Amino acid sequence: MLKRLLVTGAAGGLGRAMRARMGKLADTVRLSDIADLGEAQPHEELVSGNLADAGAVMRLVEGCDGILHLGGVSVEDKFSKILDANIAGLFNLYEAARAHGMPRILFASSNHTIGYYRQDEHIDAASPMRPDSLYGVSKCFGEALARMYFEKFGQETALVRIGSCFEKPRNHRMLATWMSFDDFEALIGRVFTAPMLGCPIIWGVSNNDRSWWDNSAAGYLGWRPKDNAEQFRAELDAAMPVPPPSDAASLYQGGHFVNEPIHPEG
Ligand code: NAI
Ligand code: 15L
Repeated sequence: MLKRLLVTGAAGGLGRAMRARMGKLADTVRLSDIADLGEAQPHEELVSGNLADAGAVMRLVEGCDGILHLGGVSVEDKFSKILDANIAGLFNLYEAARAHGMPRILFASSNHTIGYYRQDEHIDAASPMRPDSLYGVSKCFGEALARMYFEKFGQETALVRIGSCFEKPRNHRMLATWMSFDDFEALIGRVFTAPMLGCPIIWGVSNNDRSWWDNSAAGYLGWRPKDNAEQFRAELDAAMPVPPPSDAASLYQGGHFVNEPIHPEG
């Protein structure tokens, strides 16, 4: 049991899905976001702030013995926005962690670190990065930064390359990339209670029949996802056509992110 778990990005989709569940893991849950966080429950503390503000992040991390880092830009966007939230923001978080006892961190990385692999390829944690967007590049930066803090200072981080974590898969690609909320909750629990974590890359994906990612290098954590996106196939088939084989959604692991332009500033 943690004393105080910090959850950044707590007003976002995953933050809202995990919020009530995190009370099982920590006496106090400190929720932070730049957006509105609603009303605090008795075990919660709400702290508004911008990840790009180094002083605010330093105060945010103080007193926490675990960090679930979900905050930041979560899709392709202008470089300036990604730079503030995902690059400067990540540096601010790691400097604050270094100053405050190096609480274990779960970093919400993304499959868009490897989005240019094709869907007929199978990869593992040792496969080279192939980011499909500036957003994906920012997650590669985050993983590299975390690795440096591990090598230099011993800061432990789980680099969770989340596939698609939603209530259910939203398209046929997500039959391979989907991670259920229950499986994510179980993974968070393992990350913060395992005797030894290190700095592993973990594929954040359920036990889907269709899968491109080999998680055996992180097997020592003992996380065994239970859900399977296949249960939603018939529902998806009825709701939408399967994209043609030439479509990025059928060709690339990152799907349509490979078609994202560089977004103009201004
Ligand atoms: P989201 O976009 O719904 O939530 C992100 C939150 O971060 C938002 O509430 C936003 O206000 C906050 N935020 C953005 N910039 C900020 C800043 N400068 N300072 C403070 N807060 C800021 O995204 P979602 O889906 O909840 O994802 C959470 C994390 O997981 C993100 O880092 C995302 O990149 C990652 N992820 C999510 C996946 C998914 O399937 N949901 C897949 C892969 C990665
Ligand atoms: C992500 O990294 C995004 O944050 C999320 O919104 C989805 O687009 C997901 O990847 C995905 O690839 O499905």
